[in-house]
Amino acid sequence: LSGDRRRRLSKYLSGALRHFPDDAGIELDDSGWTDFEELVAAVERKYDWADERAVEAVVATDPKGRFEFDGRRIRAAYGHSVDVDLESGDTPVPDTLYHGTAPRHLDSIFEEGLRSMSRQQAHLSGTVESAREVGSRHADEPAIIEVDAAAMLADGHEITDRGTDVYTTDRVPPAYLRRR
Ligand code: HQG
Repeated sequence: LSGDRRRRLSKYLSGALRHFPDDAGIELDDSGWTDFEELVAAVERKYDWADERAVEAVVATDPKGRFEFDGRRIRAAYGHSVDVDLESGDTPVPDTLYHGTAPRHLDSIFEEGLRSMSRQQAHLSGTVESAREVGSRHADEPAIIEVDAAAMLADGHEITDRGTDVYTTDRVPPAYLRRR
């Protein structure tokens, strides 16, 4: 599989599992799971060069842990816009998390908090470096915000470990945010 096909396949898999299951012709259950064979069939309808082995290669080596398996079921680990409810894990969460964004969003974020926007959850990073990568999707010079995760947890907010270095929460009120 060439790098380009690998990227396209990864994007399509994420899209189908997070945003457009109906268009892809797959069905997600309440927790986002779908039958692996169903997903492979969707991919084969879309790309004549892709097959089960290609899908397996892409999901097994994903650097961000975008995909989760449960037997022969698969789901996206995070990033959904469709209405799914992913159970919260019990992996410990670092005291400080980070969020990378475009500088133009800062005023609004510090006024109303970090919101999930078009997704089900707001996404946070475990390191400044990965926050910078997330933010660079939105601006050439991303701004990094520090999130007081320890205080959020102490106050009863839920934060869940998802994928590699990705944490999700419903919303981060401004009191827990600090410009870095
Ligand atoms: C911003 C990708 C104004 C927020 C990434 C962000 C991540 C606000 C944008 C994952 C706001 C939403 C998620 C407010 C939040 N006012 N702007 N109150 N609250 N925003 O793409 O976190 O590669 O939905 O700062 O790497 O950038 O696809 O979220 O800039 O891990 O696996 O609204 O998706 O992962 O943008 O990215 P997004 P995100 P994948």
